Amino acid sequence: MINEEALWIRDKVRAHNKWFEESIPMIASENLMSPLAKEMLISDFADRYAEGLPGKRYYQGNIYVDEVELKAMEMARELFDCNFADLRPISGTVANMAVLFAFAEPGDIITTCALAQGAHISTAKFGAFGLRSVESVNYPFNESDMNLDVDETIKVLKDVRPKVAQFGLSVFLFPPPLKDLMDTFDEIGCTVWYDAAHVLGLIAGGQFQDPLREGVHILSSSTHKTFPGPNHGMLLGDNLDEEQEKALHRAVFPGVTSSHHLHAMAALAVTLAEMKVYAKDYAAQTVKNSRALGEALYERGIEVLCPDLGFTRSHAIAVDVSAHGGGKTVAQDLEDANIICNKNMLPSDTSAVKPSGIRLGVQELTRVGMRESEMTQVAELIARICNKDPPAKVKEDVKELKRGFTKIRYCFNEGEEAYRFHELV
Ligand code: DSN
Repeated sequence: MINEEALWIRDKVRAHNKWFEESIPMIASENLMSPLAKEMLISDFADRYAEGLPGKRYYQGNIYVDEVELKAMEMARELFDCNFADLRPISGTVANMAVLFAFAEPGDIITTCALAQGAHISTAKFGAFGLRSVESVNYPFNESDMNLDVDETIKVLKDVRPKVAQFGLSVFLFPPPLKDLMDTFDEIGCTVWYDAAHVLGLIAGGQFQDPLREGVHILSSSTHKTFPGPNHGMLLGDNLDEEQEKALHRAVFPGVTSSHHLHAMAALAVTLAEMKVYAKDYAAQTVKNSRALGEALYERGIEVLCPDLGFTRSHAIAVDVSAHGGGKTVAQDLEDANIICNKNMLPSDTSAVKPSGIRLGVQELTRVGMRESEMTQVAELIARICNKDPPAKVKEDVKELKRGFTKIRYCFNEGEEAYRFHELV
């Protein structure tokens, strides 16, 4: 027996799957998991508890959980060439909270980018930074190249002498100039923290930058943006002493988590195994695609930021659509045409509700096999919306384009349907 409400829920979820199958999803923080990774989410791991580290649990029943988690930690260390991994944070924000608990006390100063420059909400006063009661000071930022102003940043660092210098953005177009700042960090003696959430899959594939090689102490991340894993988080480190490693483990548990969503941890383990094989090709194609999309939109008169720098070095581009009705209107019109993205603040904006920009990510389109020539077609569809072609008309062409790109790539089940709904009952 299944009641009406349960069937209604299932129908809604099925409708969502179908909608995304027929859409062009371009939210820069999303991706598609592989079928094998998804299988882990409906395993018995989903119903169990584990607390503490493998081998030192507070619950019985973790024999296989421990084996999987130890293997996952080993694969993470190998893939990112580092000696510390904790795969228990249940999201990127929870990973950030763990770093804050391990490395900062209330009242400490942490330097970050500002929200309007693309920083993540967890760095805000009303986010995780506020929860830890730390003071944040923003880096001077050049709008023209969407990156830190090195000379001015050095002055700010020397002036405020932060306990922790934090890097990482949600509109993460270019690598921050870590190498240019390293002498200053050493002089101050601050901890250097990199939130890699948006670019983790690119780092795994040798693109963008390699923060741990550039001297970062701790890297926090979610695992479902350019890294095509489950909704989860992780911490990686390479330049930490034993006390710092212990502090991080303690901050994760019992600090900010209890059990750590074991099914997601197993799905992350599968994704790590896949990325060891596929990350290089996937990351290289992702960056080629985002730059091609930027170029094709720009050629159509759309104001993509940073044309002189090739628009981006990541999976994402930022577009000023103020001439086309602003971010809110354009993002809504795009959704009506089955192109899913989000409105986004640009550096000169003051309102997050009515910003002048949109953010576009190509990682999911790359994952279903799109390449530079498809990026030109996607740009044409977006430009038509910006130029007020009726969304209903554009939607038909979106569906037609997507029909050829519904199969997953860069994973062990290459060629399987990417948006399949698993009907179990
Ligand atoms: N809010 C997410 C994003 O879209 O960038 C990050 O957590």
